[in-house]
This record gives sequence, structure tokens and C-alpha cells, in this order.
Amino acid sequence: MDFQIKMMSGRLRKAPENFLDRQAIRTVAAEARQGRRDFLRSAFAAAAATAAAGSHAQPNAGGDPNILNLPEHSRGLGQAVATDGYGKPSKYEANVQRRRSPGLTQTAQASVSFAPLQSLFGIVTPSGLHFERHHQGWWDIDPSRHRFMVNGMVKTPMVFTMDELMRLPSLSRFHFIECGANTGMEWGNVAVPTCQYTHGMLSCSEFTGVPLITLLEMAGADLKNGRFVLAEGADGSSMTRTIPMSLIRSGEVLVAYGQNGEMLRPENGYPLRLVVPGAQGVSWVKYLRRIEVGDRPYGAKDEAIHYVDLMPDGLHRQYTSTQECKSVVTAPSGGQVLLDKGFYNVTGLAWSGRGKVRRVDVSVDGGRNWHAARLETPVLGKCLTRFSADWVWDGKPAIIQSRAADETGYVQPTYRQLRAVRGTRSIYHNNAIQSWLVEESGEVRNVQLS
Ligand SMILES: Nc1nc2c(c(=O)[nH]1)N[C@H]1C(S)=C(S)[C@@H](COP(=O)(O)O)O[C@H]1N2
Ligand SMILES: [Mo]
Repeated sequence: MDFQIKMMSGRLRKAPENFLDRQAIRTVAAEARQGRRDFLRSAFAAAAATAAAGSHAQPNAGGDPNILNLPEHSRGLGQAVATDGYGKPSKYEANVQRRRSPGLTQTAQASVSFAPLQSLFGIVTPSGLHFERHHQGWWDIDPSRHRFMVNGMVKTPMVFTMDELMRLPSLSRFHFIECGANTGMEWGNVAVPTCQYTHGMLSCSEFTGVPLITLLEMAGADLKNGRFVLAEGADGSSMTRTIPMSLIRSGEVLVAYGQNGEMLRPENGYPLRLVVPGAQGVSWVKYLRRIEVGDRPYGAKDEAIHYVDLMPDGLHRQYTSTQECKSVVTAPSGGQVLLDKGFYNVTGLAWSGRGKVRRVDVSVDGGRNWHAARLETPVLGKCLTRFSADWVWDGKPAIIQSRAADETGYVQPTYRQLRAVRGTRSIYHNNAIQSWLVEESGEVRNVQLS
């Protein structure tokens, strides 16, 4: 097998065995065995058995020879309408959770929880599974006491209550948010086992709010000389970010209160957050309390010492806010187990901070051959796009990859291409092609080709 891998790729790096989150790997692997990955097999088995039972009265999948012996849920009385008022997932889905990476951060308040991308369908992240990134903990702020101020280079500084904001004309838009540090652990080497940890600082929601430009116009902002704004959050992290007016003028930057049809979740900035489509997560200031109009970039702490890209020559790149085109196969992915040879739907997510995804190619041989994947509709700008491709696994080792291109013509780079420009010591903006090794045993592992 080593020989075959060498043929495919040259040098191969695997996730270290001693990765600290063994429990998470076991959980994901167990989930894969019992749940999702088992689904294909059991669905086929059940279908075959039902068909057989119909014609030849053979045992059904449950082992009961008589299909007229209906299960309890087909005979008895179900439960009353929910009394707790707000629905929850099935108890059988209890493994589908956001997870922290133990040891990644020193405190749970300045930390991250990752979205379980491997378990999700379509493009929308359920709000309860949206990744979290807090610099100083989250708050559940009383919306009746929250205020939003517009000041700086404006004729009339204004302060809005939530009620006042929610009376204004609103827009709803689907957009991804990706932390600039997503996949950051993988810069130097393979570090983590699952796509939850490699790519899970990524989520996608329908956001509802008022275009920031509307509020700036209400305050009489100087839109000619005011070429930047500063966005400020109300939590103790002093989160402030410079946003160029060019993005705001297009109308796509929202002062948002809605997420997937309801109010924002507290973890995601309730009652108000900035939505900056295509920009890295840190620009999406949560608990938004102030926008100041200015004529130059502010060079705030999160723009001067954090969120800068260390280049091979030792200099840092600043204000690299746009999330470039990227993709990842979410199934089969690291930690999952393929139980049998045969057909699999290879599926994943692609996105670009510059617009729409134009094309995704999938390889199952470590990048020697590529085939166009199907893009599922809708394909929206600065939004996750779901792709899928047919694959019949022959039971031999395989390396699965996806490579996305966006409407600007930009193509997602390999690790070799990315490192040639960026080196290996960055934290942010790793958009390299991800590789998953399917071993003969069916276990899927995170690897890097170099
Ligand atoms: N006020 C405030 N806004 C913030 C942050 C924060 O800590 N405080 N974290 C930022 C970072 S780094 C990211 S990646 C996103 C994460 O948003 P989420 O927690 O809704 O996923 O929020 C950004 N906005
Ligand atoms: Mo972030």
C-alpha cells in the first residue's frame, strides 16, 4: 500500500496518531460506523429485504419473517404536540455537535467551537451548529437595552434602538462566514483528523437585516471622503474592524438581526451583528454597537498584531480580508469509515469570497485525474455551494480531493502552490486543496501531498 501511495503522490503526511482529541476521533468513527456511513448499506439492505419479502416472504431486515408484524410506532399512539415549544433534533442524532479542540486555546471564553460539516446536508448550517469564535466570551444581551450608533464623518450622529432598526426595510441573503484562521492548524503539517477540525470554522445562514448604506445615508455620511468605516462590538474584546466603503456602497453589507428565519443566536452576536459577505469572520463584528465613518484604515489591534499573514521573507501582509476560493469534501472525510466497496456519493462544499463558485472538480487518485462535480442549486454569490460526484470504490487505497474555481477564474491552489507563495508559518487564509486518504480498511484519514 505504501508503494501505491508513493506512486500517486511522492511524499505523504498523515495526521499524527497522538493527536490529542482521540475521543473525538473515536466518536466520529463510531458515528460513521453506526450512523451516517452505515446508512447506505442499511438502506440498501432494507430495500432489498422488503422487495424480497414482498415476493418470497423472506426475512426482513429486522429479522422478523412476518412483515405484518408492525413496529410499535406503526400501531400505537404517538406523543402529544411538543409542550417545550422549541423543537430539538432526534435523540439518534446526539453525535452531531459543535466541538472544541482540546488544548487549542487556554480558556473556553477566548476559543472556538467547530461545526460538524461531515454530518450536514445542503448549504445551510442549522443555527445550533453554527461555529463559534469568541475573543472574550459570549453574552445574551437584552435587546431592549441595546443601542446602535452611527458617528464620525456624518452630518447627524444617530443612535438606534432595535425597534427602530427593525422598522426599516430589510433584506435576507444567504452567505457563508469563514474564520480567517479556518484550516490554520494545517499550514505546516497535518494536524487534525476530521473535516470538523480542518474546515469547521465555516458556516452558512440566511441573514436578515438593514443594509448598512441605508443607515449611513440616514445619518448623512460623507460617502465621498469617508472611504472606510470602523465597526465596534459591545463585548469586552474591543473587537473593532475597518471595512472599506466600497463594500458597503454595493449594499451587501448588512446590519443583521436575523439568522435562518429567527433572531440571531446569542453566540452569534444577538441582537445585532455586521454581515460582510466574502470577508473573513473577524470583520463580521458581533454585538454590534457602533459604526464610525473615517477617511483611512484604523489599524486596530485586530488588524495590526492579529489577522496578518506572515510571509516567507518575515514580513506580514495586512488587510487580507477576502476569503479566497476554497472547497472541501465533507463525505467521505477524515474519521469516517467506508464499510463496503461500491457506490458512494462524494459530496462537499465550495465557496468564494469574490462571488459565485463556477466549477468544482473531484479527484479520487490524489490529483492525477479530475472530473467535473455536479453543482447543486442554488449557486449563490459569497455563499456555500454543495457539490457531488459519483464514485465506485474498488476497495483499494484512494485519495479524494476537490478543487474549486470561482467566477473570477481563480482556481484553488495545491499545498505546493500555496506554500511556494505563502511559506508554512502563517495562521490565516489557508485555502489549499484538502486530501482524504481512504485506506483498504475503509478508514478515511487526513493526509497532505507534497
Ligand atoms: N464582538 C465580537 N465580534 C466578533 C468576534 C468577537 O470575539 N467579538 N469574533 C470574530 C471572529 S474572529 C469570527 S471568526 C466571527 C465568528 O462568528 P460566530 O461566532 O458567529 O461564528 O465573529 C467575529 N466577530
Ligand atoms: Mo475568526
